This record gives sequence, structure tokens and C-alpha cells, in this order.
Amino acid sequence: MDENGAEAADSTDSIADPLADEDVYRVIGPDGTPLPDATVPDLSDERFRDIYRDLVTTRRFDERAVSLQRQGRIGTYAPCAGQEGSAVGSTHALADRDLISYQYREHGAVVARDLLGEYLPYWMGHESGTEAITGGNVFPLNIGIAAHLPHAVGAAWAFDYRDEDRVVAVHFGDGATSEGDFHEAMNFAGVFDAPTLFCCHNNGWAISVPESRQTASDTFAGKAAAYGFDGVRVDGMDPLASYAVTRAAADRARGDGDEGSSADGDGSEDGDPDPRPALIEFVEYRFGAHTTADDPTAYRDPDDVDPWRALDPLDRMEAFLRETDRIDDEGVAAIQEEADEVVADAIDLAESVDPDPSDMFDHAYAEFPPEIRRQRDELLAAVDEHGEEAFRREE
Ligand SMILES: Cc1ncc(C[n+]2csc(CCOP(=O)(O)OP(=O)(O)O)c2C)c(N)n1
Ligand SMILES: [Mg+2]
Repeated sequence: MDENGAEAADSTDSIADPLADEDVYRVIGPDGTPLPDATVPDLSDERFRDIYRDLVTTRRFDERAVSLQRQGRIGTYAPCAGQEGSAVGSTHALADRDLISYQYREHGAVVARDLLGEYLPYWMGHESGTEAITGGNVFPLNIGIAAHLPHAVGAAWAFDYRDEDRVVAVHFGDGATSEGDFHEAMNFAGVFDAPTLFCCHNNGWAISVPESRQTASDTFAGKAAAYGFDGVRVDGMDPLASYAVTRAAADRARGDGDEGSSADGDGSEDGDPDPRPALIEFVEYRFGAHTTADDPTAYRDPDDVDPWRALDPLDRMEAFLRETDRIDDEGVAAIQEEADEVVADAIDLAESVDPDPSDMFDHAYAEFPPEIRRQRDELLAAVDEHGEEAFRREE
């Protein structure tokens, strides 16, 4: 106990054995073999390979993005290595018309929507990176923890109100569940049947705060009970389990699920279940730092990562594809080459953005407050006097 009566955070009490929890849904084991009681999703060979390709592309992007940050070519970056399975698997389970709203680490969702080049400028400080992805039904990423959840539920409610057959998958971390916005959004979705999939990425940490200090609940999924809908735990490092659970939840949110329920009390007797939201807890781990500005050795033992590395979603998916004769050495090499190209093209595209310095003042205020206007005018006058080149960093 410290002087405030709080027990010291103990990194060893975050999940030390990733396979110990029996309530975590899995389709493939650590070696990629389908588990005896699991149902492998009924997907085409091409779709299985596409999922693998998106995992490989996301990992490649992650490695390049960290390297670009080290070279000063992007500002800060939030690595996702280890967490690709949930973002990619869940996005493949959605229709293209469905909306994705995410925190800042679920890059795999953007890769699966084929929007990497449009998105990367965000991390380079360009406004265009937040704007372009909306065309692919992805909301701009959100850094204010949980602040996007009420917006996501609002969008879902609007889809329902307009009778559009669309759901919203909103991604956030375990840390976000301690924010009021999380509870307000969950409550609203539960009461008004807003077709929302609350995708909680439980990676065991909110920067340096371990899961044990984040909640006294047994699980994050269990929090759904308070709002009258289902919560489910799934291995977020198993892309196929992530797919299966998201698909079932999306069907349920559309009112196409198997089980009827009158939890909202509308007593519908049309044979279809009432559409209900869902909370999906993806149990996973980030292999690297919180962001490129973080040093995880300050709060967790590097050895803690090893049991999770054994569940690497890329290795498991590749092993599954090889074992079921869906891919061979040549196929793996071709996918790696394709991923390299997609990432290189995205970087070229992002680095070709030629921003106007005055962009930084836009999009926050409809009308500039006097102080902001003064700063903007001063910058524009200086650019006029000295030329834009004078403000560019030497490469
Ligand atoms: C409202 C708010 N408070 C604090 C922060 C600072 N902050 C940035 S990331 C983070 C941790 C979030 O953890 P989690 O939701 O588990 O997501 P993860 O980073 O693990 O993916 C915090 C507290 C913030 N961005 N927004
Ligand atoms: Mg977290």
C-alpha cells in the first residue's frame, strides 16, 4: 500500500497466462490448428488469404511507421503489433457500408478497408488524413479517450432511424471503459437499440496502468450486463475468432441473429429478434510501446511479452492457411511482396501531400477567436515576407 492506501500496481497480475481464461472464444490454437469444438468460419479461400494479406500489410506498415518516426518523417505513432488480428478480423466481418470509428491503434481496420495511403498523412500532421477516410465509411481517428463513443452511437441510431441496414463498429481500449462517455454511449445504445458493436481492445494496459487498476469487474465484457445487452470475450490475436464473433454480433445488431429477445420490451412478434448492440472484449497484447514517445520497460517486465508473442496473429493465420493447404511458400512470399508494395505506395502518397501552413488553423472554429486570428495573420504575413521555403524543415 502507498500513502494513499492504494495497492501498488503489479505488472504480474495483468494476464500472465494468455491461455488460462476459459471464457475467451477461440477458433485456432497457438499453432494455427482449429480447436476441436470450434467452428471455422465458412469463407472462400480467397477471403482467408485476404485476411492474412491484411495482417501482413498491417505489420509491415507498423514496422515502417516506427522507422519513419525515428527518421523524423512522422511525428508520433501508436504501434499495433500483436493487435492486428482483432482489427483485421472484425473488419472483414462487416459490410463495406458499415461504419468504423476507432481510437488510434486499430490500423488493421483501415488496412482492411484499403485506405492506408489516404490515412497515413494524419500521422504526418496533415488534415487530409482525417478527411479522406470518411469516404470509406471510417470516422477520423480519435485521441481523446472514449470521446468518439457517443458520436458512434449517434451515427448508429441515425442508421436505424433512417432504416438503413448499417451497423457501427466502434473501437477503443480497456482504459476507455473508465470514462463517462463509455457508460453514456453503452446506456444509450442499450435503451434505443442503436446497432453498435462496442469493440473493446483489452491489451492489459492503458499506457502504464495495468488492467487490475483499471477495473474491479471480473471482465470488461461483463460490463454489458449493466446496459441490458450481451458481452463476449474473444481472443483478439485469433483473426478467425475475431471474425466469427463480430459477424454474429453484427447480424444481431441488424436484427438478423439467431436468438430472439425482447430486452427492449417492444414485444415484436415478426419472427426476427430485436436488433441489439453488443460489447466485444478482444483479449490481446501490444508487443511494443504505447507510442513512439513511450518506454514500456519503465512499467512492465520485457519477459511478460513472451507468452503473448507465442500467440502472434500472423504466425497463427499463416500456419492455419498452410495446414489447410490454402497457401504455400510461394503464396506467402507473394503476399509479403504485395504488402511491401502497398505500404511503400502509401508512404509515397502521404509524403507527396503539399500542405498549406494555414491549414493548422482550420476545422476547430467556425469563426476564429481574436487571438487565433491574430496568430494566423501573423503567420501568413511572415510567409508572405520570407516565402514558404523559409518555414520548411531542412531534410
Ligand atoms: C480524455 C483523455 N484522457 C487522457 C488521455 C491520455 N491518454 C492517451 S492514451 C491513454 C491510454 C488509453 O488506454 P486504452 O484505452 O487502454 O488504449 P490503448 O492505448 O491501450 O490502446 C491515455 C490515458 C487522452 N488521450 N484522452
Ligand atoms: Mg489498453
